[in-house]
Amino acid sequence: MDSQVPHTLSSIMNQFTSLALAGVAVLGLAVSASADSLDRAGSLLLYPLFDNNRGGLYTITVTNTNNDTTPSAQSQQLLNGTIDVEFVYINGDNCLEFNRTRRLTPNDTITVTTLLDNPNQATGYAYVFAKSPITGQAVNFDYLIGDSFQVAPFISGGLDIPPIVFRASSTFVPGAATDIDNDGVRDLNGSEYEKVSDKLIVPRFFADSQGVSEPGIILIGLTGQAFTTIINFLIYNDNEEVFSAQYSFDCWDRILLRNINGAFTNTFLQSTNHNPNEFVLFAGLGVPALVGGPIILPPVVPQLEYGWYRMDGAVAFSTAASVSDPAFLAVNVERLITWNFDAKKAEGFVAAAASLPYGVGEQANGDLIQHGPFPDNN
Ligand SMILES: [Ca+2]
Ligand SMILES: [Ca+2]
Ligand SMILES: [Ca+2]
Ligand SMILES: [Ca+2]
Repeated sequence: MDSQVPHTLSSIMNQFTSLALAGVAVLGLAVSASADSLDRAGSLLLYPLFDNNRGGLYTITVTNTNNDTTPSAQSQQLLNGTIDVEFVYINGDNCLEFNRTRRLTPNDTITVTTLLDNPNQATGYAYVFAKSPITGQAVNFDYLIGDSFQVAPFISGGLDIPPIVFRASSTFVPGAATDIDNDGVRDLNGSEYEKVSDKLIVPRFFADSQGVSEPGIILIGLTGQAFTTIINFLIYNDNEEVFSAQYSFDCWDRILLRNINGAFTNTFLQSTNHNPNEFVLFAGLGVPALVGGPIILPPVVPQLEYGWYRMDGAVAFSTAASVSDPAFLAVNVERLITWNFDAKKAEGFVAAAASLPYGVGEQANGDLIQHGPFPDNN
């Protein structure tokens, strides 16, 4: 079941992203606090993105860190550390799902190419949860770790996004069935799996500037398949000035920050009461008027503003119901375009990096996945 993934460049990105995992891990693990804020293995992994569109490769990895090779007392065909994992892909366009179950023996790992694993969905997100190989029920099995990785022609160095990890409730003994209300939904309510953060915070965005910087975000709604979620944003410049914005999306969206609000753009931030001595400067960056053309363009180096932002759910609604302070997840994605001014042409290279936000507080109304027009009530 082993697969090879290019990892030289992704490991660099991993160091970057693991720093930002801190908030998510700390929040979910208030009971079992550990020495540092690195994430821990869990029973449910949510991968915020798969992308079969862009002429590259998108992979999702799940590794079973349980090393118990004792034969199972319940089935002679199984080892104690063997687990089934169900992959649930959610189509970002229409929110429909596609499922596959795989078996991982102790210390086994699987990396799937999403284009081959799920060729009928273009983009969206996926989650993977542990199931008993005997009963098929979702179970407490806090041994799963994972990663996802994208290489594509428009990304220099690839894009690594770690999954958001949910442990099973600490009330369960190992192997216990987690779907205690038997609704077929993975409840992120503290009783089945860990809760999600109440508010999400992104520590930095580089301002949007055409041809140089295109910051974006991936948003995942956790109220239900039929719900639209509205998120409130508070956007800070580099001088404590704050601006508000709102954005609505369905089950999943990947969007450039400039399309959420103009406060994310360099032009706007330069017009605010920002600190004029604080900006970032990329050596060799320029804003060519003609991309790929025959004219050599002098590098014009912009002073790029930056800021940070907070997010909280405002309301989610379907045709039949509404939910205040809805649960959601997000990933910060930065894209920077570096320009190579060689002999004959200006050539752009896109570098991308992703990081999970920090979390504050917790809330119990996230669900994977509630179907129909009404929210889950527990
Ligand atoms: Ca449930
Ligand atoms: Ca629920
Ligand atoms: Ca909230
Ligand atoms: Ca500034």
